[in-house]
Amino acid sequence: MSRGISSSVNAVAKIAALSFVLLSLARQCYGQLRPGFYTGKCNSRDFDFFSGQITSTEENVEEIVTQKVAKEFARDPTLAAALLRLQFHDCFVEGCDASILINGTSSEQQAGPNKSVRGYDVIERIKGALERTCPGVVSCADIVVLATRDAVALASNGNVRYPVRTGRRDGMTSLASNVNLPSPTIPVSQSIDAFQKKGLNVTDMVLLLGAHTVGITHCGFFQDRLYRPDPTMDTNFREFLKTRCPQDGSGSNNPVVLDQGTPMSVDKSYYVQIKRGRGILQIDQDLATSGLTNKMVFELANGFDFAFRFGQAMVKLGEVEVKTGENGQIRRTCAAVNLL
Ligand code: HEM
Ligand SMILES: *[C@@H]1O[C@H](CO)[C@@H](O)[C@H](O)[C@H]1NC(C)=O
Ligand SMILES: *[C@@H]1O[C@H](CO)[C@@H](O)[C@H](O)[C@H]1NC(C)=O
Ligand SMILES: CC(=O)N[C@H]1CO[C@H](CO)[C@@H](O)[C@@H]1O
Repeated sequence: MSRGISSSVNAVAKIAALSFVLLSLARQCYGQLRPGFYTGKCNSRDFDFFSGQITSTEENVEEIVTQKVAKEFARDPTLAAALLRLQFHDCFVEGCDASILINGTSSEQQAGPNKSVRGYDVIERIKGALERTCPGVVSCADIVVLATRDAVALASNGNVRYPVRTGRRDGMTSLASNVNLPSPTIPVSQSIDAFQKKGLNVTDMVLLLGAHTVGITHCGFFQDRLYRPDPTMDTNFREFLKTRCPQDGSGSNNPVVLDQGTPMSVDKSYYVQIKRGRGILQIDQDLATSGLTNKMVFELANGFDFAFRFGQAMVKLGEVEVKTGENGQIRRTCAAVNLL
């Protein structure tokens, strides 16, 4: 008798425990990023004159993004650099929620480090195409991550390809006062801390700074290194940069490519350059000299796994503090929060 009760109590407990596990699994899956989140969600509608009926066609969201990015990239091959930086700045402030795209007098775009962040218009054009196809379905936050992925594939000749999960929702706040990005003169140890706060470890940080394999900076961000001078910089290289960035500061807006090897190509060249004392920003050069990171720099410069590992790190960056499920919203235009 008592045995019967205890075994049925046991069974009930087991069922309760099992349904608890199932429920929390369901709750987790709901509201999580997943591969191909938009499959079956984007249907374009057309009126068919012959049948007099409205037809619905399923559209491939990622394919639409890929085609738009290819067109934009053909017009401006610096797009990969623009979008890589845009994704970094988006994901580091309030998570990857397209908050950086919100345009307002005190929004993130107005913060100091935004200066020269580019690509807002490209994302808005892709969003426009998707809204015309299936309104209210695809988030700006996902477009940023997908478009960056596609631009990186193009800028690496197809070498750097990584699958990204989707289902991000757009944030509703964007405040310049929330922008707390690392400065280019931050010590490596503090940079490690800043990345750690976003769930990115030191390996991820070294890989992600590899994004400085494309794009430009301006003399104002590093020219003090030329005239101090910073002994970690290659001497011939320093003399060359002095011609670009005169001591009187008159050239502080002059552009200088971040990777002196292959400035348009997403590849491991950045690590080769910084190993040779040809890093531009202080943080770039310090990666190669700091005992915390120099071993990895050496491995990446000499190895053949940059493409794969950089892709993995980009995936991780793209999943920092994302909003999913019922959080946030799907903006109608990327530059503004939906009011209703
Ligand atoms: C400690 C971390 C970082 C610091 C201090 C830093 C700093 C900077 C600075 C100062 C510039 C030049 C801005 C200008 O002169 O207009 C720049 C450019 C750039 N950054 Fe970073 N960055 C960091 C990490 C990253 C990461 C994680 C990514 C992407 C994954 C990234 C991608 C880029 C790209 C692609 C450019 C060139 C942009 C262009 O050509 O328009 N950076 N960064
Ligand atoms: C932000 O909006 C203002 C006014 O609508 C416009 O003039 C400006 O160009 C926009 N800036 C960006 C970066 O889109
Ligand atoms: C950083 O995280 C990645 C996975 O996300 C892992 O493979 C790597 O070993 C980690 N590195 C360190 C130093 O913990
Ligand atoms: C594109 C953009 O909004 N840039 C702004 C960045 O921040 C500076 C000042 O901090 C503004 O003057 C720019 O308009």
